[in-house]
Amino acid sequence: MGARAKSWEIVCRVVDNYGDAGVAWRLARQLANEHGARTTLWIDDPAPLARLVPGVDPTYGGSVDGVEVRRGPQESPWVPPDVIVDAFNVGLPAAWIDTIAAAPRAPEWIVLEYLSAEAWVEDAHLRASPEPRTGIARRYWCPGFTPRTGGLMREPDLFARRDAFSRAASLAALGVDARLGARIVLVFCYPSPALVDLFDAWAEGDAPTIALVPEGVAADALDRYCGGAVPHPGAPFARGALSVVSIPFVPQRDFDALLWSCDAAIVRGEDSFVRAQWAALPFAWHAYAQDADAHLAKLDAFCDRYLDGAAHDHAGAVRLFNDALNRGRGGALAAAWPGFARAAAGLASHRIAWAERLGAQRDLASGLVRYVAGKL
Ligand code: TRH
Repeated sequence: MGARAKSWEIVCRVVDNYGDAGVAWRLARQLANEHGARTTLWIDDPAPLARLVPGVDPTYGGSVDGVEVRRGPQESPWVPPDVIVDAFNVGLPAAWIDTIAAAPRAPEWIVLEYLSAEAWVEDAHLRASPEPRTGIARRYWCPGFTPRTGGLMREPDLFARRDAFSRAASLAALGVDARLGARIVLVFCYPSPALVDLFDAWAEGDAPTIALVPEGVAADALDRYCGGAVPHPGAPFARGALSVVSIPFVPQRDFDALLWSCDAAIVRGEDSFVRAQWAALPFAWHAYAQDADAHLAKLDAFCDRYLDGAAHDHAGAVRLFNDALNRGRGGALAAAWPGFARAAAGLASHRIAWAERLGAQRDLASGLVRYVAGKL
């Protein structure tokens, strides 16, 4: 293996929500703290990151957790680092590309792609993609679920922390009284009218259920379900067997503990979706909607891998629930819930095995560091 890269810069543009900032931050933190890299995260809007990471200034960023967060990319002057990571293929400013072209040695230029379980990812991973104007070398890094992809982000102590976790203390800190033994479900999804039917099903069900809804999430559905009396932190809304508890957004470093405190979750996007898998929690995935329903193919590809080897009826139930969630079909979502709940109980060891199997693969940050070291 070659030399270790000393300086890394990640460039991130916030398209929407939290995932762009959340993924870029997770990688930046790992590079700085686990791999000793001097790491700068350029982000066009630090405000969403400031919600995830205490200490980040929403306007200018700042130096936090070993990472230099800067609003940008600022055009110049700019000295190229050893490695530049273009998060989600947003491109670099023309002036930076000119600087790289004129440099005696170009940085390793990595284009970090979106996560997908689809088969093409293995072919796309590490494919060359020269910058069109200058021909400077760039390479795709494609996160994924198999050893021939770029892997998934996972911190080395994650499973140990998960297994040593005390759920009661965490719920108490969130102001949730778990003594009644209610089933606790995190609801972190995209806006969807179908949720109202699911809330109704929970309210009319036999099992007491607490839905933890991060502030600002599913606001329209909550408004409809609660008839305008939308819960806010400290003021839950209860009807039938369901209590809807609004919880404050937690820092990203506490997000795992939030998942570990739950019996099931609806997660979304990319980062929360991966964390639910590390948590070995029963979950449904609300995929980020794409043109021509491309996200439904992503969901299918994921279900194929994730449910491989699971008992047939449980696998079918998990698929049905995910499908209804992603197609926004409220009646089907409510109808699929009992099967999903049964599968949640039946697939406990399957989920642990899935997390273990993925966890045995090299994590994304380590893979990237190792790949780059081999090139220097
Ligand atoms: O927020 P997301 O939907 O993010 C995205 C973006 O929409 C993006 O444009 C798209 O490309 C991508 O999805 C696929 O979902 P995600 O990826 O789960 O990111 C949410 C982040 O917020 C994640 O890092 C966990 C974090 N989080 C907290 O830190 N605290 C909280 O309380 C909650 C609810 C989430």
